[in-house]
Amino acid sequence: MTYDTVRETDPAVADALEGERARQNDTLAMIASENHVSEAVMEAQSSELTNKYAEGYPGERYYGGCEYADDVEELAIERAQELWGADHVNVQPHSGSQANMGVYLAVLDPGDKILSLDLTHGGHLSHGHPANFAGQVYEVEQYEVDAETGYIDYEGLADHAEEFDPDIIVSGYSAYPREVDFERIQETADAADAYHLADIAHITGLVAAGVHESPVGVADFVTGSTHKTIRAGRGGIIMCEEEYADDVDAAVFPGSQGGPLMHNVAGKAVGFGEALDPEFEAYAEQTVANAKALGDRLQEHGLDLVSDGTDNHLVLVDLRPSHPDTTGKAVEEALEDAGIVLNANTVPGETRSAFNPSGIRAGTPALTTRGFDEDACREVADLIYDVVDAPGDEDVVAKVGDRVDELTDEYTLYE
Ligand code: DSN
Repeated sequence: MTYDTVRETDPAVADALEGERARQNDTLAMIASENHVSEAVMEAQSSELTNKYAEGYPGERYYGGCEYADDVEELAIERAQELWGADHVNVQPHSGSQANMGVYLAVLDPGDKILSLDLTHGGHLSHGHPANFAGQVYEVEQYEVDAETGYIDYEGLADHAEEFDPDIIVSGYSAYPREVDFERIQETADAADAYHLADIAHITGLVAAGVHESPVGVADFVTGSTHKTIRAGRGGIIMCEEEYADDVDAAVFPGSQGGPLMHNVAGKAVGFGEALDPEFEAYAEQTVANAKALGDRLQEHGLDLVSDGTDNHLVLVDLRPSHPDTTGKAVEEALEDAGIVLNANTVPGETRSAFNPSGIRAGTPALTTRGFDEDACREVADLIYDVVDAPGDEDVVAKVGDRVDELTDEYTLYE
């Protein structure tokens, strides 16, 4: 994809777009929530559908001229149903947060109670953080991971649910490296007579490929974003059983959104189609194998992984035991100077601020898209460790940067 036409009319924006493409080509994207979509998904997202209003749903729009909007939305829905085995799918949420808002709006009233995982333990803002609408509109209490093991404290959650009597329990996380036992959380939700929302934003692709247990058919509602492990471009999705379909659809439109972003819905359709290819299963398996290889090697270097490892696409490093004077932010910044882009992250039992926390989170979805295997990820772990161990050493950072340049030349991305 070129930006020649943009350049003719708007060189400043063309500079930024080309700069971003070069940045993605020339660095290793290890933010666990990021990935690289195909050229086909990008083409669909930049289509004329960006011009089209299509409020409503296929066959029931509030505007004329929606026949092709209907086509792409129907394709996105059918493919999502096939990928995740869901009865009902709404592909219109603009993001994972909007998808969560749609579910809350569908079944909760203001002041109702949400029980969700604490943000510093791996939860998400839209699960009820005080700075987010969910924390402002609803009464929220939060559960935690077990301080010793780093795994969800399922018993603690069950006790908390009995005491708090929530209207909805939220599972599914942003910085949790282990398989989630959705059935067990459903049992807790049943005992509390609460709804269960499983937010699989991070693991949509792993669930679709069958390399992570699926909450579809278990939890009442499953939400996700479509640009992480599933590589279908930016957006959100809601899945539920038929009995909730009308409430969910009404909560998305007109409840919380106006016109759907039909160009993004087209991207979702293309990306979901790609994920239905049998090759996608191999991609998802490799993503998990790569995260394990990355984590194992970081541990061999003496770094402490929350939960002592990973079952999915990410690792969470607690720097405090091995490098008590080094912060996640210092490591994030030094690594970025070397061309490895990941994020500083809070860790369970965080003792620093969210802006300068004690951990780093690293994911393998984007590296795997580039073709990295376990050996390559072990080498990336070595590079990360070198910088963790000496974030202020310019020679080390430069040397790591030189090797990153070689790796990005070898594992090419966008033309
Ligand atoms: N911001 C995303 C993440 O990095 O996990 C979640 O929405």
